[in-house]
Amino acid sequence: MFSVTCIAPVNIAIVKYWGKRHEELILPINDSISMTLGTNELCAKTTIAASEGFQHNRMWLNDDELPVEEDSRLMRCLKGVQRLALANGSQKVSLSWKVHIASRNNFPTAAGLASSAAGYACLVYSLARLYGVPINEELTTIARQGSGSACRSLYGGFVQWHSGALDDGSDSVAKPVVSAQHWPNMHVLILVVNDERKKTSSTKGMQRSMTTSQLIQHRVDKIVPERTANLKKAIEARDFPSFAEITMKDSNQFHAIALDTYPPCVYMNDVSHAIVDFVHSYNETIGEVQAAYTFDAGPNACIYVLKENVAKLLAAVQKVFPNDATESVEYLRGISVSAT
Ligand code: 2P0
Repeated sequence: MFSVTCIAPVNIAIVKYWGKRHEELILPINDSISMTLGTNELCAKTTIAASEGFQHNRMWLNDDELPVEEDSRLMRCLKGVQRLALANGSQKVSLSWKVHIASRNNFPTAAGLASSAAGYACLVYSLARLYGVPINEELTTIARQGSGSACRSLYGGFVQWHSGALDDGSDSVAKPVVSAQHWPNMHVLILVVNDERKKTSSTKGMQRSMTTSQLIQHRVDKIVPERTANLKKAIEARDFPSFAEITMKDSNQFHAIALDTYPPCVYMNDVSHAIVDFVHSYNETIGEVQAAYTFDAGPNACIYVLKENVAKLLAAVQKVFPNDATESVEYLRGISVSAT
């Protein structure tokens, strides 16, 4: 029997991915950019064992066994990595052996905290280690087919997922923008508003946006190209105020499209909106932009803030929202691996 254990962190989108041009291959309609958190923080941890003696492929998520359907995203990832192993002639482990996969998140699953991103990145990375496949851009095309945002968690630091133009998806890859060391004092403060499973999954929500939102194509054509270019400039220059403005505007625009969807996808709640107000008045009161909120497909807030400003911001958050669970997440780097 062979086994590997790997850890992959979540990534928090700054320019959001929302909408697919191909459902099965998971090809997005627009580029997105995110920051991968440190490996000690919000992570998925996956162990994969392969053995001649296993009868079936099996999967456990947070200790519950899940059925492994032949046409599932999991099987697409398994077959994708096995195809790369064949092509590379790198078969440490026989491809005919069945695998047992056990994965666990150290944070709430499906509450809009990018659990599927960390989960599928970890799955694909672990499979690559198991079969001796190189960790490269091509591997991001496999992670993408588990969950779109997962391709960005294969790298640390700031990462861009290029939508690509080809029908087969071979150019829809994630690439690093800058490494984690480039902006080491960038932190994320996570305000957990609600850790329940979300009502409308991202996959369903974006399908509905694609067929009903009248704003979504305008975003793709007129907003995202300039926004991603400006965001990369702000990151390269470590220009926090410009970074913050783009981050908050893109979060707001994503939720505007979610609301423009019919029936609407309502991910933020009253507490989320109170956090938006709080961040704007906090920045106004101190006369400088020191905090930037972003919300994914859920009510929880991620607030980008530089390390030197974390304590002051956290004190203000705790004064205004005294009962909220808050967690300061240090921004470090990508994936750490232990192989046994
Ligand atoms: C993102 N989200 O860029 C955006 C922002 C949610 C809001 O990627 O269908 O779980 O598996 O590709 O990756 C959530 O979508 O959806 C997501 P699928 P995924 O992070």
